[in-house]
Amino acid sequence: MADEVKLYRTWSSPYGLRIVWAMHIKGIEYENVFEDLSQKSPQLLQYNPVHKKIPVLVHKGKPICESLVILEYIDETWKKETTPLLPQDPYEKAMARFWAKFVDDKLLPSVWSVFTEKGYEAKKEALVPAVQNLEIIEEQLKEKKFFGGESIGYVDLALGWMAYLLDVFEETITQWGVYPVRTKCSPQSAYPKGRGYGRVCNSCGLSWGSQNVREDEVKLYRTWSSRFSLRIVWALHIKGIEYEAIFEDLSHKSPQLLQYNPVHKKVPVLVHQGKPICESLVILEYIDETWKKETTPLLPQDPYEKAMARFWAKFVDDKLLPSVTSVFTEKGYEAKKEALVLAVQNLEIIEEQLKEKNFFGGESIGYVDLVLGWMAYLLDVFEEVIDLKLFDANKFPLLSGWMKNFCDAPAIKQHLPPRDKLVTKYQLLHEKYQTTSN
Ligand SMILES: N[C@@H](CCC(=O)N[C@@H](CS)C(=O)NCC(=O)O)C(=O)O
Repeated sequence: MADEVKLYRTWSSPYGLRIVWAMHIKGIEYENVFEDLSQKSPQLLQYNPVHKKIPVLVHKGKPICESLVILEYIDETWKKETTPLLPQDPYEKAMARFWAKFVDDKLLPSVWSVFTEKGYEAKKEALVPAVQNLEIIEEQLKEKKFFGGESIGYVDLALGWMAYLLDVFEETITQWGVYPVRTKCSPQSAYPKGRGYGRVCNSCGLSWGSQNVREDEVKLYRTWSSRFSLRIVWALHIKGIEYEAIFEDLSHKSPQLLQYNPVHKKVPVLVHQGKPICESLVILEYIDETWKKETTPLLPQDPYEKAMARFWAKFVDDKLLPSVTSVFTEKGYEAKKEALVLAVQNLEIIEEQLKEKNFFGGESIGYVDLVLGWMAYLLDVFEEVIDLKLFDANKFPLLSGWMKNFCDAPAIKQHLPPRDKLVTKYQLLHEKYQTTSN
C-alpha cells in the first residue's frame, strides 16, 4: 500500500512508545513490527544500519530513525490530524526542541544512572544530578497542564517514560525513595508566553533582561574558537542577518551567559528580541524558521528530507564529533590509534552521504554542512598537534572535496578562526590531556 506505515519497536522501549503515543494522538493507522533486540531482524538492520536501534518508522517504504526525529516527521507529515505536537511559533518551537534535547541528553541519562549504579552509596550520589535535572524540568510546568500547554505535545511525549517508569524503578531499586521536588526560579520560568517582551517570573518577580528590546536585535554569545558557535556565525552570515557578537571567556562566564543559559552554561546563545535560544542545533532551526525569505532554506522543505538532515546532524553531534575528539584527548599513541578506528568508521558513514552532491545540503551549504563545518578547518589542526594522520584524502575523496568547497565559500572563509591561533590553543589543550591523570 502506497501510504503504508510500519513501526519497528519493542513492547517496552520508551523511545518506541513515544512514537506509539504520537501515532495514536494523530489517529494514524500503522502496523507494529516487534523486534527481539537480541536477534535483530534483517529489516531493522537494513532500515537503521547506523545505530541498529528501534524505533524505526517506515513510511511509504522509507525509514526514519531516532525518536525525536520521527516525532517531528510525524508532526510535519500528518499536519491536519490534530493540534500540532510542536508549537507553530518559531521561538516556542525552539523551546520545545531545547527541552526535548535536555530530556535525552541530561535527564534520561541521569535518572538511568541511578538505576545502573552499583550499591546504595553510588546510587545516592547519582541521584543528586538526577534530582537537579528533575527540578529544572519541574520549573517548565508552571501554570501548565502539559509541557505542550492544554494538550500533550512533543516534550510530553519525549518525557513520557518518566510518567510510568519512575515508580517501576523505585520498586526495583528499593533504596530509591520519593524525593520532593523543590521549586526555584530560573530564567526559563521567566520566559514570555507568545511574543511579548515583558519577562517577569511569576513566582519571584525576577525580571528578565531589558523590557525595551529592539524588535530586530540579534546578539550572539560565542567564543572566538567554539565549534558550536561558529555554526551560528556562519548561518547568520549566509542569511545576511546583522548581529552583535559577544565574546565570552569561558573561564569567567559573564552573568548574562549564565542568565541566558542557566541549564548548560555554554555558548552559543542567540538572543533575539531579548529572548535567549540555546543549543546550536536548536538555534540553527530557529534561524531558518525565523528568517525564511533571506536565502535558500538551510533545511530541506520536504518532511522526509528534513528528517534525514536532522538525523545526520544528530549523528555528527552524538557519534562523529565525540569519536574524532577522543582521538585528540586519548593519552598516548596506542590509545589514539585505537580511538581512530571508530572515528574512521564514522567518517566512512558520513562520506557515503555526499555521493553525487557538492554539499550535504545539495547545491548550497545547508544545515548538515554547518553542523559538520568544524571538520573542514579543524582536522588538519588536530593532525598537526597530535602528530597523527587522522584523515586520508584518498580514502575520503568526497569529504575531502567538501572540506575545500566549504572553506572556500565566502560566508565561511571570512569567518574561520586563524589557523595559527587554533594550533596554539589546541597544543596547550593537548598537553593538558596528555599530562593530567584521569
Ligand atoms: N550541545 C551544545 C554544545 C555547546 C558547547 O559545548 N559549548 C562549549 C564551547 S565549544 C562551552 O560553552 N563550554 C563551556 C563549559 O562547558 O563550561 C551546542 O550544540 O550548542
